[in-house]
Amino acid sequence: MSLSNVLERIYGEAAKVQQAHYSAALAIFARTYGPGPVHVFRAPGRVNLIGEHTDYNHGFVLPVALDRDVLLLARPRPDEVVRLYNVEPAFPPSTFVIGPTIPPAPRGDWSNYVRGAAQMVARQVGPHVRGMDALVESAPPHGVPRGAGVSSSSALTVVAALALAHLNDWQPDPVPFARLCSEAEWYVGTRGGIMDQFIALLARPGHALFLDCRPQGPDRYTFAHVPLPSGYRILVADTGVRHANVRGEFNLRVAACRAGVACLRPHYPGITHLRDVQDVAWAELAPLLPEILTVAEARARGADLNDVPLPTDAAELRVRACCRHVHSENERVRATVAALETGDIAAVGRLLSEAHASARDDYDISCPELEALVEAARAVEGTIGARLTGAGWGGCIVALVRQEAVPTFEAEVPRRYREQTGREPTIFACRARGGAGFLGVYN
Ligand code: NG1
Repeated sequence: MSLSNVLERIYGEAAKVQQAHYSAALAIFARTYGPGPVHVFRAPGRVNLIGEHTDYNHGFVLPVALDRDVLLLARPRPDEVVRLYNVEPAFPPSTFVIGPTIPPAPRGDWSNYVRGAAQMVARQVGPHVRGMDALVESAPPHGVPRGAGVSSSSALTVVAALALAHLNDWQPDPVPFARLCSEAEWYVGTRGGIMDQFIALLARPGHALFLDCRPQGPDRYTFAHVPLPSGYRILVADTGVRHANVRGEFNLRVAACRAGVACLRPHYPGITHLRDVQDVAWAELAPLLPEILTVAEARARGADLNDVPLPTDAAELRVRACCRHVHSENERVRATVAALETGDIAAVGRLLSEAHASARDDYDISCPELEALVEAARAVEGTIGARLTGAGWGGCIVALVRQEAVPTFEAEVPRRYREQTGREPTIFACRARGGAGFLGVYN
């Protein structure tokens, strides 16, 4: 199939613009590595409609794939070398040899996402893994914004894993592959859940993905594609703010949830994640959870924190409030799916607002810029609901907006946000495209 036909299928009305984007990437590939056939792959970023900080608690999430992709263009090599080139000069070239134990580049180096993916593929396909000459392209305006809570890192991990699997004739099923990709991302030192890799691989156009992050058996997950309501658009707005210590704050929240599990275990033997008590009423759980524990106290209660990097033993964990967020958020995800199915859009809006308040007050992951942007979004007539999305502490908000109100939203929200913060937000509409894939071999 011609590239233009493939792009038509993926991007619909935006295919023409994307044709120019892909052609430019192919031209850079030829300049970098020489002329000849090139294998083309893509993986989308995502926005999470609702279900924040639930995935690593084995809870429920409802992400949507964006029409913003990480592209990876590759040519197989006869040896085990991977050469990486990024179109953005801020990300320097990198070269490594694939194998079951690949030494990492210095912390923070972008190539670590590809190294983690390559190491995972090597462990799966065995000796003599074929390497590649690869070009990565995720620059604005078509790429996945970085550090914004729309999962550019998972898109890079997934696209690299997909390319190396394909070039080594490995055709994994998407569900185990998503799980393997999420573990591959631990290579960079985070302990994220499976949401991002799952949506990147299993997204369906026009649908959100309801995912129960608790496996029902080895690589058996319950998930369902939920149609998005017609006549509405999902808009993403980026505060432009990036908190310096997201990882540290993130890990403290993970620790607070694990401390909660440790406190509940004597009363609910065998629980491993907060999700295991989801069907117990909050009023029964609350008195069993201390408001605050230090890291040292949480350890003394049996919390398993060995794989979570934490600042000091004296750091305080807001155990009860964090657990309350996770418990109420899981309920909201279920309720949102039900409301979407019955077309009760006003209920979806209410649930998004409640989710934002819970993320701000209980999980404590908001910041003044996120508040200003959510407020600006809600002030627009035709906004059904708006909330922070992703890890928090900056990054993006997501809003559900009546189709006809989109132009007003795009004009009014930046104005109000600018007035409040002096900053310029980036707004883009999400068109819910399909999951990652191999597009074909082109010149
Ligand atoms: P973002 O927002 O992309 O950094 C992180 C985690 C998700 C999830 C959300 C919060 C990673 C790679 N991603 O996403 O798994 O926990 O925060 O809902 O750690």
